[in-house]
Amino acid sequence: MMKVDSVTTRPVRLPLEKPIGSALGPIASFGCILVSVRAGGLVGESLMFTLNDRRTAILRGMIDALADQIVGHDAGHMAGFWTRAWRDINFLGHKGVSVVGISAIDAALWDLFGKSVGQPLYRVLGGASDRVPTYHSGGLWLDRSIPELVAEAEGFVAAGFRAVKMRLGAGDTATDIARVRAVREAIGPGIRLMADANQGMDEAGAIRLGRRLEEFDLTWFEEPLPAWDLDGLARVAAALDTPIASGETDYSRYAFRRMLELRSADILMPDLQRCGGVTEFMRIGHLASAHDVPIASHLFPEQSLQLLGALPNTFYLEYMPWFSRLYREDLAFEDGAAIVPERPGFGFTFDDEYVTSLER
Ligand code: SMN
Ligand code: MG
Repeated sequence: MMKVDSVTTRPVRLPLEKPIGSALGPIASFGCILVSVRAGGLVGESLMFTLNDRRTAILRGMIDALADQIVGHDAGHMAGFWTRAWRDINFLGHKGVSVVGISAIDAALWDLFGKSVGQPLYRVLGGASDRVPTYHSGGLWLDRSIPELVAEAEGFVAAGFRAVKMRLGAGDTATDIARVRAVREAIGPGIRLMADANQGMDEAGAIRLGRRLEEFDLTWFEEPLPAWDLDGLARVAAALDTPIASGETDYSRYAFRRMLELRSADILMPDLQRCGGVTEFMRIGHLASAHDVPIASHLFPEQSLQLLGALPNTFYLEYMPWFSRLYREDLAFEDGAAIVPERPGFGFTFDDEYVTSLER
């Protein structure tokens, strides 16, 4: 039995070369917390972040404060940690920062476990495939002009991607439609196109826009409504032929169970930092599979890739290059799919030299 010796956190500020516009507001940087869990001479790593480095100290404080739920305990009892920590956060709440704290430690424990058995997590978790279809999400932002959208989309396709995601909420409906039309015409009918409204619409507006977007054959229409309106989202999903994708802003299997019961979304998108870590991501994935609902990951491609490689109902990996520079290893792609690394754990380790240069 390997006992956890320590949980440590390192804050890092990661600037974006070029600020981006989204319906969540402008994004110019990230405040990252790098988590290391140590046991038996091994280190497990995970990463959590905030947009624009706002209130990152609260995230870090939550992770540090949950360390007492694992230090001195069996490093291989991830579900044991999860249950203890879930009980411990009851008074603070089962959504938000408290769940991010659980996610951070849970993910680092899984990485450590993979390293301790010398296996990549997708094999530890059951192994479905070593290739995961991937869409490029690192562009097509709201602040881009139509010519810029077209150039970016063509660049992603030229780089080998067969699916790309753009953002909605550029202003009025006509503008959104013109932007989708321009991207669809640029990439042609054979490339998949996703569109993300980042919760910026109301129910009537989402149905109206969704109907007018049906002709562009979107693979999905993502987060049209505020994340708390699961009933409204179910009505949008029922009204449209285009599949609805949602879930990046929700916490734990209980929230995803509700989405499945209401049929709020056709595709579920758990986010490794919000959903509750690897333990909960896999529970959500299997729960969705019992409803024949597919899973697409949200952010964290280096880590989510291993989990999607283990699920039978995987749909797409979101490729977002934001944090890739923090790792020594690079993601590899082939025929529009990410190759699941055979390296142990997540298969990605922090590049200490680069990380130290960003420390604050
Ligand atoms: C997104 C996530 C995080 C910041 C901005 C936009 C977006 C996505 O919702 O799905 O990538
Ligand atoms: Mg999104």
